[in-house]
Parts: sequence; structure tokens; C-alpha cells
Amino acid sequence: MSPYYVGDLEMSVNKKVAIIKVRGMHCEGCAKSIENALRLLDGVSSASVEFNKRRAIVEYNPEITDVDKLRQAITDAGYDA
Ligand SMILES: [Cu+2]
Repeated sequence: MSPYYVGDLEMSVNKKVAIIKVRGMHCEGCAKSIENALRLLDGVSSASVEFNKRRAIVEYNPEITDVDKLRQAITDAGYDA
């Protein structure tokens, strides 16, 4: 079995993508600050917040963190999630 295949398999087990509705954003700056807050969390590999669609898309490792913690980071930043 090639090392590439093993890595690919593990990635699919340890990676999930959450789509979280966010309320209270007023501009792109709000979206950026939420992105920054999410990226600081352990277990988050990428975060992108779409101001126009009022949502956050977060790639995370479910063995390290969970959606409740992602939402908590958004509310801690001052928004509703
Ligand atoms: Cu703003």
C-alpha cells in the first residue's frame, strides 16, 4: 500500500466540514474577524466566512473539536451562531 493512499484515508476519517449560519455581521471586516477567531482553534484546518451568505464554512478534525466549540468561538467574537 502506498503512503499516499494511507494519508488520503486518514484525511477522510479525521476531517469534517461544518456549515454554520452566522447572524450579526455588518461587513466583510466582521467576516474576517470571525475567520481569524475560528482559525485560532485547535483542530480547525481552514475557515472561510461568507458575509453575503451569512455563513461560515469550517474544516475541522472531529477528534479534536466539535461544532459546539466552533459556534462558541463565533459567539465569543460577538456574533450569533
Ligand atoms: Cu463589520
